[in-house]
Amino acid sequence: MSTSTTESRNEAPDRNLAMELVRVTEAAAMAAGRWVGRGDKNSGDGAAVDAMRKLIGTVSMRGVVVIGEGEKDEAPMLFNGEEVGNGEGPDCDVAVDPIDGTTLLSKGMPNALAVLAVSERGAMFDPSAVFYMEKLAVGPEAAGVIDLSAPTAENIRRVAKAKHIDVSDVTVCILDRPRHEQLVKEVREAGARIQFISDGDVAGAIAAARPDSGVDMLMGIGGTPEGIITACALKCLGGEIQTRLWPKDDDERRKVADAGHDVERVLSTSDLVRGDNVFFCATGITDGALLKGVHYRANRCSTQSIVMRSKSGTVRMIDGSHRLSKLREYANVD
Ligand code: VTB
Ligand code: MG
Ligand code: MG
Repeated sequence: MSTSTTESRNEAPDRNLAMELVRVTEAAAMAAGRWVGRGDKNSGDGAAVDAMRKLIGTVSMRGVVVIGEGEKDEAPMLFNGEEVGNGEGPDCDVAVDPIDGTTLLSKGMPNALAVLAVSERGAMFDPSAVFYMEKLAVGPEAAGVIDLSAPTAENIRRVAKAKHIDVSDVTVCILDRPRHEQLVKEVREAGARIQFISDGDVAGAIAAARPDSGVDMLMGIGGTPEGIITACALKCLGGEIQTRLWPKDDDERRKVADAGHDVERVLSTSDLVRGDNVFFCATGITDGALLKGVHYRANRCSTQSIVMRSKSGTVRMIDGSHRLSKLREYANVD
C-alpha cells in the first residue's frame, strides 16, 4: 500500500461526499422507476440494487455495507460486509435501501424511496441480530421531550406541548399491521389522529421531522435496518428517534443475547448512529409528500432527491433531469 493511501485512511468523510451520493440514489430510483405498478417487486428491487451497486463503486470512499436490508425482505442484496466505493478516501459505514417500499413500487403507491446513508466507520449499530424494532420518532421541535418507556398518551401530550398544538391536532404515522392493534387503540384513546402507511416507515419518520408534512410523530414496530437509516436522517434534520429491539421469536431472543444486546434498553439516535459525520440521501421513486417520483418525458426523465449532512445541518432538495440515452450506460433504463 502506498504512503498516500495509508495517510488518506484517517480522513473523515467530507462535504463533497453528499453530492456524490445523490447520483447513487438517483440511479437506483431511475432503474426502479421502470417497475412502478408492474406487480413485480423483486425485479424492481433487483434493478435498483444493480444500479446502486454500479454507481456506489464510483463514490470516493472505502465503504463497508453495514445495513444491507436484503436479508429481511429476501431481496437481492448489497450484502452486509460488502466493500463499496472506489477504494480511496475515508473509511465509512454504509447503509443502503435501494427501495424502501418494494410493495409501494409494485403497486404504484406513494412514497417508495431509494435511500443511502453514510457515516464514519464503526458508527452504525449492527442490526443483524433482530429484524424488528419498536420506534418513536419526532422532528426537531419535539426532540428531547419523548420517552419510549413512557405511555403512548404521555408521549403524544409531550409532542403536542412542544409543538404548541392540541393533542387532537397531533397526527401519528403508523405502519398498518395487526401487531399495532394495541398501539392504535392507545393513540385513539389519547385523542390523536393516525395516518396509516402500508410500507415505508423511513419516509414516515422523515415526514414527522419535516414542516408541513401533516405528520407529527412516527410510532410502532418496523424493520431494524430502516430504524438505523431513519436515525441517520433524523440526525441530519435535528430530530430524534428512540427504539427498542423487538425479537420476533425465541431464536431471535437468543441471537440478541448472544450479541450482548439488552432487549429492554432504549436505544437513542446516537446509539443507532454515533458521531456527527452522517450523510443521508434519498430519491423518490413514486410520488410522495416528501419527494416527487421518477417522471418520464421524451428522451428525458426527472428525479427529486433530498441530501443532508449532520455536521452542517444542510438539507438540499435536488431536482435532476436525465437524458435517457445516456442512462442506458449505467442504469439499465430503456
Ligand atoms: C418497515 C417499512 C418497510 O418493512 O420497516 C416494514 O419501512 C416492517 O416490516 O418499507 P413488515 O413489512 O414485515 O411489517 C417494510 O415494509 C419493507 O421493508
Ligand atoms: Mg428495500
Ligand atoms: Mg426497506
